[in-house]
Amino acid sequence: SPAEPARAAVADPSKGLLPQPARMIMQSGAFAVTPATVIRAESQQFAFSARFLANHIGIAVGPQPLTVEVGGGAGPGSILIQRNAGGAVLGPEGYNLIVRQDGITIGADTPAGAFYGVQSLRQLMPPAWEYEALRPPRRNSPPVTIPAMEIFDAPRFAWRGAMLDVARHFLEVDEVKRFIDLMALHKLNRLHLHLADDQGWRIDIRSWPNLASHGGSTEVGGGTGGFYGQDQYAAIVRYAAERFITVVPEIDMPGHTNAALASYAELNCDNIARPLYTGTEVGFSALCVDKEITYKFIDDVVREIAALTPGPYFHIGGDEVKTLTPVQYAGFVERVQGIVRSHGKQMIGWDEIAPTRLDPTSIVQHWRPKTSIAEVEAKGVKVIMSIADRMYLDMKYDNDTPIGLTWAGIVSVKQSYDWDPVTAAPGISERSMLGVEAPLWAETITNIRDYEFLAFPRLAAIAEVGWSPQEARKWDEFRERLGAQGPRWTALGLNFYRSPEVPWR
Ligand code: TNX
Repeated sequence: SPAEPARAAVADPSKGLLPQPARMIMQSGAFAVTPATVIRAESQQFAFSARFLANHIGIAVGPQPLTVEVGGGAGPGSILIQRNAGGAVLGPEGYNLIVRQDGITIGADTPAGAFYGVQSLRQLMPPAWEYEALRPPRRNSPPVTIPAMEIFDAPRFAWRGAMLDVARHFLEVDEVKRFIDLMALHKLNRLHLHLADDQGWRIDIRSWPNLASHGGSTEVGGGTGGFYGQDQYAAIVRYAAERFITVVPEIDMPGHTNAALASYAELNCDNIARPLYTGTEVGFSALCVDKEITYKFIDDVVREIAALTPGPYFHIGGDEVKTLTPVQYAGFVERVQGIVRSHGKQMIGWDEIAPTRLDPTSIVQHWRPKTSIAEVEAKGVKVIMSIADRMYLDMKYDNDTPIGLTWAGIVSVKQSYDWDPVTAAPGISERSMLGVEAPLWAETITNIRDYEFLAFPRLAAIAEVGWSPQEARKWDEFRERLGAQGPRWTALGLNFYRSPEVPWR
């Protein structure tokens, strides 16, 4: 009934946002979300974000979803998503979010910025709305209010990623989509898919059909594996793109290629197909780098995947090759770099490629904490930080973690949060650093529940490392804000690790 006092949406709105915005000012007063609230996109480019918000609220405040209008200006009591009207330049992903008693506006220069503004507003709404979208409100429930505030926000780094290793254990399309949803909530914008390794080839290549049908037929431990048809892969790419996430496909080569070597005898120097492999050793396999057919194969694979991938990147792996000489290895990487370029993509490789002759447009993904990659600065090459002792989501949280590995150490939540990427790679300047990406290798994890357990809360920590200004990041405050995400993550059904380092609510 109207006599009841309004209920604050979240316990402490100033702690509700994760990643922490660049600037946030709390004010007095509040906006009430009611069945009459209209969600308005100023123009078509913001319509996806307006609908996203309406779907999020669903029927949590009234018997009908809120009205969404595209075009037109602010009316009283509306939530308006518009082109940034203020003078400040928000950049390609920035936004401002202004909550006043008579309305909410989200301003952005781009659709991506508007989407991030909506994710912030979502984190100011009740955690239960994560599922109450599907349910009418309880009878007589008081109106929900969002306290007045102003947020001005833009990311520190352009690259804020996560990697899924679908090669060691396969994930179905719907599971990948769920992971994409969780990434979007935390303003992550790159999904790297590790699509081929010794234990499995996970994408249909029409010109080499055995790769998927045979090479994709198993996984670590001997399960049945799986692969994405080209339409399924395209659906993942589209779903991600709607949420402003760029998919980065990786075909690991010349090592980590047993699944391909098992599928086609001619890719082996001795012309004998290898048996399928379901163990977890690394470094034993390599394409036959001296055979022409190898480069025909790579050209076909890159062409087909590039055609399905609108993003500008193609990841060639390049890690842990123990059976080639340095000269053979460098010759291979340089030739493949040309193939990738010929299909209109920028090459990315793990940091073993650092000593090779790289184009300035190529990108090094730095994963070995004790290996210097300083030489790439002079080549004009950009760097993605994925150092294993801070960012590997497959490391155990502590000695009792039931799944995960330990080769790079124990990676507690604090260990994943409390550092600065710019001082972690000697010789690499901030200007050369594209950003951060947390890989989730899947030797020990078999289903989406395990993925969630290892990813959260550490992926949220990495999201903040990538987004928030360094001077705004304090571990003691982060713990509190992380704890405040507990009810939201619970409402989402997320199987996160309730680390004792965090005061969970
Ligand atoms: C190293 S990181 C690997 C992967 C493993 C991972 C396990 C990298 C480029 N190579 O093949 O899955 O360690 O943590």
